[in-house]
Amino acid sequence: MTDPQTYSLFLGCVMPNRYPNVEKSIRVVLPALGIELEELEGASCCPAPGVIRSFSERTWLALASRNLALAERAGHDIITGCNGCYGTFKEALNIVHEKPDRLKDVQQILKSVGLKYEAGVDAKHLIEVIYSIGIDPLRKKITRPLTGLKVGVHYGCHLLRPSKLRPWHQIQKQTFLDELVEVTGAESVKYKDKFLCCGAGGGVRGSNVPVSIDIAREKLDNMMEAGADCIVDVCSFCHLQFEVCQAELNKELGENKYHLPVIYYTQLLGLSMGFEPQDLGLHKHVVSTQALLDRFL
Ligand code: 9S8
Ligand code: 9S8
Ligand code: COM
Repeated sequence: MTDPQTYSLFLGCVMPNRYPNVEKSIRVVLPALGIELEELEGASCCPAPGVIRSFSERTWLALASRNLALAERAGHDIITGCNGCYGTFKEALNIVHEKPDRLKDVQQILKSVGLKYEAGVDAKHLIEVIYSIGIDPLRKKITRPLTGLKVGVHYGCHLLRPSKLRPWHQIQKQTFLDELVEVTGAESVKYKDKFLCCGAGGGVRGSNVPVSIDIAREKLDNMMEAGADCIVDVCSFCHLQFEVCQAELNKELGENKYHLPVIYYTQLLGLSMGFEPQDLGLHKHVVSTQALLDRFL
């Protein structure tokens, strides 16, 4: 039995190492919504679905199951703020649920490190958990409405696809993140190719930087054309991509053309709930958030 209010927090690699400011916002905002977090002691890389799985699917499944087994031992479902980690856990669970021989194989591997595993926990994206609170109850928490803020919402790939292994079609159309952005008082702007990849995932950032930057540039141009004041994302790796690429593009161009602040969802929500920017790590961004904050503080 898992406790529905308390989750094992799975941070993944990128957030604690590169964006502890985003991690801070998660640790501040989720408990304020009644979502309790417990550390997942001994967790490793999820491992990344678009990278490690391409080299050895069996290793990927065993390591993913090991993290899930740790949560199972703690008695909680996993909650994560990274689309890639979310994808790994959802897909790893699906494999062992559908194929008893794969579960057996994994159980044997995990037994050799002293772990029991029944594949009895679930993994949730923190956006899924926040959305399940309901838009109206969330609206009651907003004390600093971000009226007039135009947001380019970026869902990212692994949050939504493969759709048959994701819960969204059961609970809503693919507008849940726009609704969650708009409950803060901000506006989600319509922009071209909104569901395009950020260009980082699937090993693209690691293996072909020019292509990766080019995809990000296209998304940034489309958001800017639609009048966005900032980006809102829900994935550590997308976050890295948009923060890093804007500096890279500006360097290449020799001018400061790209300066869209990259805001993680819990930072946006926290700001609208009245938290101080420092408590949400909003003062630690690569692309400065100062001009944006000045509008609302
Ligand atoms: S872990 Fe290691 S590389 Fe990463 S951040 Fe999200 S996907 Fe899972
Ligand atoms: S989009 Fe395409 S593969 Fe991904 S989820 Fe996060 S990184 Fe950006
Ligand atoms: C992206 C994860 S969030 S991966 O690079 O596709 O594994």
